Amino acid sequence: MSLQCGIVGLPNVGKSTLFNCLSNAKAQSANFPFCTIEPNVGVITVPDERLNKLVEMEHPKRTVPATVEIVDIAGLVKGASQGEGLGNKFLSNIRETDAIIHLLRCFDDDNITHVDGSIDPVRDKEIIDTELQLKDLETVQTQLKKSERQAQTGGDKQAKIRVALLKRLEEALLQGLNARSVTPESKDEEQVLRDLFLLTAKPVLYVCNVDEASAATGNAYVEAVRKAIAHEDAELLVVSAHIESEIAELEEYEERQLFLQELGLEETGVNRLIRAAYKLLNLETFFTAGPDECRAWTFVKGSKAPQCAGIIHTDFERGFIRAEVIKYEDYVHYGSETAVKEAGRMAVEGKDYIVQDGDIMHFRFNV
Ligand SMILES: Nc1nc2c(ncn2[C@@H]2O[C@H](COP(=O)(O)OP(=O)(O)O)[C@@H](O)[C@H]2O)c(=O)[nH]1
Ligand SMILES: [Mg+2]
Repeated sequence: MSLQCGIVGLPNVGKSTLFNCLSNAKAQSANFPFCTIEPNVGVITVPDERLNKLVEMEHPKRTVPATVEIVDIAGLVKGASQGEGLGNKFLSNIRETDAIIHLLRCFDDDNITHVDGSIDPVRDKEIIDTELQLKDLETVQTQLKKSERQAQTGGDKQAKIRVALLKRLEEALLQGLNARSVTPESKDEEQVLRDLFLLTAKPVLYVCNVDEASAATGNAYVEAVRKAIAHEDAELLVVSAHIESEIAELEEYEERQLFLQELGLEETGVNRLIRAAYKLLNLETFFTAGPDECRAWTFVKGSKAPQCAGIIHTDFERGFIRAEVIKYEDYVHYGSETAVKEAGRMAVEGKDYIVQDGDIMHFRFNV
């Protein structure tokens, strides 16, 4: 299971530069390869110190990190919802993503043209939001008409639920709010909302692309964005695509660390971005560890043991008997699975166990 994040933003804000840095993240560690599925789609591995540690302990034949797909979405400009720019192609691209990375230009550079003539990330954000909201409004109003008809004629209970939610969504969108500002009030509404695949209902991460000097501290543009999104339940990340592209060119790990230190940064923006994206997607990691393979598996937070077993193989879920669970800290502390067992620190869990981030799992099944 690889979930997808789409990078959106106006032209020339640095989307492709950032995408290429992510693709160059392979240069950062041989263990974290990147591959391009299509020119604008890449699979990037999630950096995880815990996996590195497990590999150190187990020396497995194979190491498989968790991954997230990143899509460079081009063509969003003012009027895009009416077919401007690359028209509606961006739309299907965004629909398919699970979360949005909204990149904002927060750097001055007279050599790089801004489509709207000046640097103003808050205005840029609103332009993008408006285009996406207009598309959503179209979807919502079409569905609303249909559902209203069904609710009237058949006394259809489901249709009534749809109408109630769709009306709230319409109202929010007409006010210039994103669909994610509307909270579903029941399981049914949640389902209706999911089935609509609204663009502005997807979780969003704002990324401010700043100049080199502002990478550690941010700048006035960033502060303006922070203020503008204060009422939204969204995270903001400061990254300098320019620096990231320079880092991506450095071959040696030590060189990169030194470069980061000089800039007052602890970690590359790429790494922070990948981790933030993973969190945005509501994802956590469990591990399997052994002499053949150490592997990080991605699961949606809150999943139970059988569902997690099913991520490895459908048979594991179908024939699930129990899960043997070792906490990562215990694994490291005792040094091996055997030692953990001897210390009585291995738990045996049933089908209702909610898997926790960092659990090292061994599933018992029978089919
Ligand atoms: N000065 C500066 N230029 C940048 C930065 N990020 C991107 N650019 C430049 O802006 C231009 C547009 O970048 P690109 O990534 O193609 O933007 P996209 O249209 O959003 O994909 C390119 O010439 C980049 O080199 C940055 O952080 N600082
Ligand atoms: Mg581009």
